[in-house]
Amino acid sequence: MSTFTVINPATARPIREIARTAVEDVDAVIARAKHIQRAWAGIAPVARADALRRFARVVEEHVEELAQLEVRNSGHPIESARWEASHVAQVLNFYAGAPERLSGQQIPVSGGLDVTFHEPYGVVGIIVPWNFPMTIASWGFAPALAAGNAVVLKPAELTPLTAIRLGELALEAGLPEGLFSVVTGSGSVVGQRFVSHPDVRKVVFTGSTEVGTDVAAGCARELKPVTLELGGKSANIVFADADLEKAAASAPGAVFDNAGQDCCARSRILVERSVYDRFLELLEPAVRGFTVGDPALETTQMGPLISASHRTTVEGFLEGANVAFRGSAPSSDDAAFGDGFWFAPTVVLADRGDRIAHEEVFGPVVAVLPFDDETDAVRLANDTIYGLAGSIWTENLGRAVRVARGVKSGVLSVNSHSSVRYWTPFGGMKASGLGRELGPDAAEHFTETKNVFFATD
Ligand code: TAP
Repeated sequence: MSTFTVINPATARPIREIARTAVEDVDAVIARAKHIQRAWAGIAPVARADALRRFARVVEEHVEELAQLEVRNSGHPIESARWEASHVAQVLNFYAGAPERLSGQQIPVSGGLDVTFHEPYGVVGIIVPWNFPMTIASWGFAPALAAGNAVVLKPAELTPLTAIRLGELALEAGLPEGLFSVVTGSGSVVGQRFVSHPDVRKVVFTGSTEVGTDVAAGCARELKPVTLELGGKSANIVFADADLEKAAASAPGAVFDNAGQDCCARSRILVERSVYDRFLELLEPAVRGFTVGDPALETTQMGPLISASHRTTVEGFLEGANVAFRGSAPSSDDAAFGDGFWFAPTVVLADRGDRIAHEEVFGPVVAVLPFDDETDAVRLANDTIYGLAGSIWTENLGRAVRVARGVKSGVLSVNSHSSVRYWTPFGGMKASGLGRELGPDAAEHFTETKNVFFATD
């Protein structure tokens, strides 16, 4: 049997060997999921809701264990990892409210009665990346299960441990075996099988725009719906009338959280020219004070990058770049962490045509660019293929509204960097994705509408 090694990115030391699932075994998991799904969709809505609440409770009881696993496998700071594990339980609890609320419509017709039903797709395939392994998985599996589907979940090979544990916890919570299966292996084998298998009736993909485009093309060939959550190059727009101290103090967290490996990272800071120098003066101490180090410590704000090859990619973005200042990171002399994939937070002064002003780095590197006025700010913010998130800092309400409507992104915040709340919709425009996750309508997105006419004459 083929296996792969899971590595601790903070130390570069191996943690565990994991099996690569062969295609025929993926097919067997899908066949079992198809079988069990019919029974799951047939039980009373309240019973599905109760089962998801039990799953949520078991996850709550294992928050610390899941968080510690994520610290080791992903290098996430422990406080972030605890938030992520608790978030999974909250997402499950929220969508446990969905089965009894998936109401159809009664539409007036002559000669009868017309009603609609929200029918589950059947088996849903969920492919997740390595940057937020548990949370992103739950955004797919919780509403999909609530709507009466079975789920097959493929974690990234770099970070499968929390997904595997969530699969075990589902069984401990009493979910039927085969209803929620975690299938380990590579994207090109397991992920592609979700795309090509005729019994996987919907695919949810989170990852790079390049692979997502390929997954969407494969799903189109099978006429299967796909939700895509892809890359980003989000702008943090700071106007001269903003609370500059607050904007500068919060900017490092908005891009360096999870070492910048965040699709919502505000990786471009656009600053109105009249306050550009002042903003940089305020930003420098905030960046130098960002605590990078042992992810097991509660005081740590940023851990390592996920892998050696990813660090090489991130380093490539600094070639020829105008680096203004950097924070710190454990050095190669550090016995405990010297081999880990560390990279210090970095601030680059960029010009509009620079590669770093347009391409996603997915690391702790932020590009700062000046703008002239409101029109220029919106134009610059939209000068990328992506459209996922963004922040607008201004004390002028009218401007906040105009700019929020003008920036082509799916998730914006004013005088804040908040992007993810499980009860509000999340997703990208342009090359950042298709469809929306989370929010009040997500369970419905895992159903097809059926219309039935009953003749009364
Ligand atoms: P990808 O290389 O695209 O991988 C994402 C997932 O797809 C992994 O599970 C991967 O499996 C799998 N995969 C790879 N090739 C595949 C194929 N041909 N068919 C089906 N599945 C395949 O991205 P990544 O490097 O993991 O993640 C970084 C990217 O994800 C960034 O661009 C980031 O912006 C984006 N991202 C977006 C969001 C949202 S919410 N919009 C959230 C997180 C990340 P293996 O790696 O195991 O082979």
